Amino acid sequence: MPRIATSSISKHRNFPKIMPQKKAIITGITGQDGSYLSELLLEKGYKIYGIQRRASLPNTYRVDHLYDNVEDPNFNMMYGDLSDSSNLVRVINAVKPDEIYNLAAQSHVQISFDKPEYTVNVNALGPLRILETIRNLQLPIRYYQASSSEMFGKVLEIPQNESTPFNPRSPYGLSKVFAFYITKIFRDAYNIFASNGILFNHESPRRGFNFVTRKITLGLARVKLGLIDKISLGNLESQRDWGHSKDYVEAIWKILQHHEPDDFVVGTGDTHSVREFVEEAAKNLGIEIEWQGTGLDEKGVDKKTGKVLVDVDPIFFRPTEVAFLQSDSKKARAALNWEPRIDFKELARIMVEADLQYAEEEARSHRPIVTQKRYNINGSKRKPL
Ligand code: NAP
Ligand code: G4F
Repeated sequence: MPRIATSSISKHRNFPKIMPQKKAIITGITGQDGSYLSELLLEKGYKIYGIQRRASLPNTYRVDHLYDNVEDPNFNMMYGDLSDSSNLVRVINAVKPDEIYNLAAQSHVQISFDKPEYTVNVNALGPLRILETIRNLQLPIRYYQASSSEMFGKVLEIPQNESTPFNPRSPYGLSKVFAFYITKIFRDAYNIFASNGILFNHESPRRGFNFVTRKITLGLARVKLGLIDKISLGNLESQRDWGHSKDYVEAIWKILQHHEPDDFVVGTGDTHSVREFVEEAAKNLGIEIEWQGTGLDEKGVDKKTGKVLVDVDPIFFRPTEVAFLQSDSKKARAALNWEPRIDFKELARIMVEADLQYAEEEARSHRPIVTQKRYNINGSKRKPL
């Protein structure tokens, strides 16, 4: 299993003596945001219960550093799955949490085109299953729904805020629109404290390897060390409002501490293209990228050596694309007193630094720590995303 980039978290999980200890369920605890949110809640003195889905190989490497020993009363893991109502009822009833952070999802947009029904089952019906359980148990549970800027899709307004209409462009985006509205409907209909965080793209050294930023930072680190020759990407024009996951989980927590349930856009407001992210990541490796050619023939070339380090492969194009996202998070900044600390340049620097260490370890051990073989998917010559 790959090594996890850990932050300097406090081992002192003492909570203020006069306050009753809060209990939180985190679905998606083994994911990027789940792991950072776990660190935050443990520091705040919570007792947390992570929902881990069954996998044939261990899938807990992002939170293993938090798990001191089986006796740790504040860090608990339970098996569960968002597609399994009876399990969710049992877990929620057993824990009776103060808060539920629903972060679990099939979160890859391109894969949602390959697995639309599964994506909708987990991302749309999953939240409904949890909300129905809260409703039926009649417990005062605060519910957080991980909504997404992908819901804005082909944007109808720039920048996007809480009143911008949704216009999704993928099964993933549409599944998240359902989850957004069912959260709002349960809030209005049954007086449940249910809130949406509409989060724009956020990354980190714990990002999944098939999202574009991580693919670029790990890929270019491998190129730098001579482990591979180049990386292949899809749409270089695409623009995203990228922040750091660690900043965003703070917003997530604040959303559930707000005096009333509500919906909040969370982002940096600063938008860059995939091409710019490549340039910034390369700069951190001492490489200056020069772009040559256009369209499918576009190449990112090392200005010093003339070597092609980046090319375009249409396999990574999506059937329908979200071209541009830019947040207007004024509401969250004012009401939650939240703002991001890590900007675009710093994000790229942090990710490159961590992935250079990965690549160095790979070079030392002569084998990739993260293996994503070029399996044929769906019988086609698809490469890893
Ligand atoms: P991630 O790294 O892909 O993590 C997803 C988590 O969901 C993983 O723990 C995964 O388990 C779990 N999961 C998947 N299917 C499940 C199922 N059927 N039952 C139970 N758990 C399941 O995603 P992330 O980047 O942390 O994002 C967290 C949430 O925020 C997701 O809902 C995502 O859609 C949403 N979001 C993310 C961003 C972003 O830019 N990161 C922006 C807006 C919204 P395994 O570890 O076993 O795969
Ligand atoms: O990194 P991405 O795969 O993220 P995407 O599609 O924006 O989705 C992420 O952010 C959403 C928030 O808006 C989340 F809700 C969602 O769960 C996920 O975390 O792709 C970013 C852009 C896309 O336009 C894509 O077409 O990068 C483009 N891209 C170009 N080449 C690529 C590649 N994306 C991937 N994954 N791989 C490529 O080779």
